[in-house]
Amino acid sequence: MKILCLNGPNLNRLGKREPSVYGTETLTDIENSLIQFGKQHQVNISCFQSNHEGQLIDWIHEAEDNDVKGIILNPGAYTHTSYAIRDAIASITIPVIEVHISNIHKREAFRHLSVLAAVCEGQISGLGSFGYQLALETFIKRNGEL
Ligand code: CA2
Repeated sequence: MKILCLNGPNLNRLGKREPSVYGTETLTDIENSLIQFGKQHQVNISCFQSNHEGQLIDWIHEAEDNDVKGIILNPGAYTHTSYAIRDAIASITIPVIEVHISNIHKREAFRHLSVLAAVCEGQISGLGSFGYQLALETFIKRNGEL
């Protein structure tokens, strides 16, 4: 089973600043744990990060042509602004789980709204990097491999 993990803008800075909000792990640490967990369950995870909206949209489209069974997406601040990413998610049949390391509902008012949530399968917010693993476990379970 193939799963895609996409991270949006500034998430390449994880572990370098604001540890009280985002923890001390780097994105590479998070991706490696996910890949490791996937291996234990015969799941192949591809992880990508981009600071560019169009690149994220291209990866979402390509997933549909590559037999990907689920997308774990932390869209960064595009969560709150990107109708283009929302349309991309709506244009594919693969389920997408939106993941946030911080609890977006506890933070500034502009972070309370996700323009993507309505086209995602679900949203995990505020559970730190464990949210990525929970999203992966959901896909594994759905596909009968957990
Ligand atoms: O909590 C999350 O995972 C967010 O998606 C992170 C985004 C933020 O815009 C969303 O509202 C919630 C920001 C990622 C910025 O990452 C940083 C990493 C290190 C230092 C500063 C920012």
